[in-house]
Amino acid sequence: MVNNLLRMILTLELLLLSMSCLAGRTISGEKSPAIRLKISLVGGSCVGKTNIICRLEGEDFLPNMPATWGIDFSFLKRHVHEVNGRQTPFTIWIWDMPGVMRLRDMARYRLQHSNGVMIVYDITRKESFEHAQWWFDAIKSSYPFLLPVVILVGNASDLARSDRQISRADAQAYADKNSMEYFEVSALKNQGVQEAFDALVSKALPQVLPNLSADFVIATND
Ligand SMILES: Nc1nc2c(ncn2[C@@H]2O[C@H](COP(=O)(O)OP(=O)(O)OP(=O)(O)O)[C@@H](O)[C@H]2O)c(=O)[nH]1
Ligand SMILES: [Mg+2]
Repeated sequence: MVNNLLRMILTLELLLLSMSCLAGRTISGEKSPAIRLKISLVGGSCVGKTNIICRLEGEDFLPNMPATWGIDFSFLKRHVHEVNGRQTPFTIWIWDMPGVMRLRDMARYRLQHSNGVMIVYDITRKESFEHAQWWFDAIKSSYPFLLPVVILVGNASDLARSDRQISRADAQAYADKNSMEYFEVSALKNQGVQEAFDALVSKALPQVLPNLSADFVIATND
């Protein structure tokens, strides 16, 4: 019953979004390149997902950010330079998922068709690392055939000296065991965020541009 309801809501959302995107426009009304990469951010609540996205959009850190309820979307325009000179524009479609426990199943359901997933936890909260592991298992079981590219991100590295609860070595070992790249970032200080995101996008891009040459560079459109 709940699953059917979720499915109906998702279908409606996707219908509305694809209507705007098929028309070649983002929901903000700008023209949008047709090739779209879906990147989702998941993890426990208050681990910094929304602030990480703010940083990717060039915005300020918000210390009192309200919790995400439902799903937020944003679009970033980029293009690929290839060595043979070809330039391909594409849009990165970012899905910001709620971390709150009771919306976890809804968030999990909306992961479908993600090309890349950033699993975020807070290095100062042990339970958020356990939550991250739950997410990895959920992604594995939701994609029995082709996994999206998944990276693990430990946020709040600005508090590493004073409040760290998960050692870098433990997080790295978990990521290695599960073939993920691991990054430590600080949305507050805007450190490492862009690097983690770029690594995820570069790895996920061949899913939507299968003929990509080995040497390519991703650049913004300006
Ligand atoms: N010290 C520090 N605090 C952070 C950092 N990132 C986020 N926070 C704190 O965590 C709070 C929650 O950040 P959000 O970006 O809303 O977290 P979220 O994961 O989107 O939370 P939900 O939407 O509830 O799932 C912020 O308001 C900050 O107080 C960081 O890099 N360093
Ligand atoms: Mg949020």
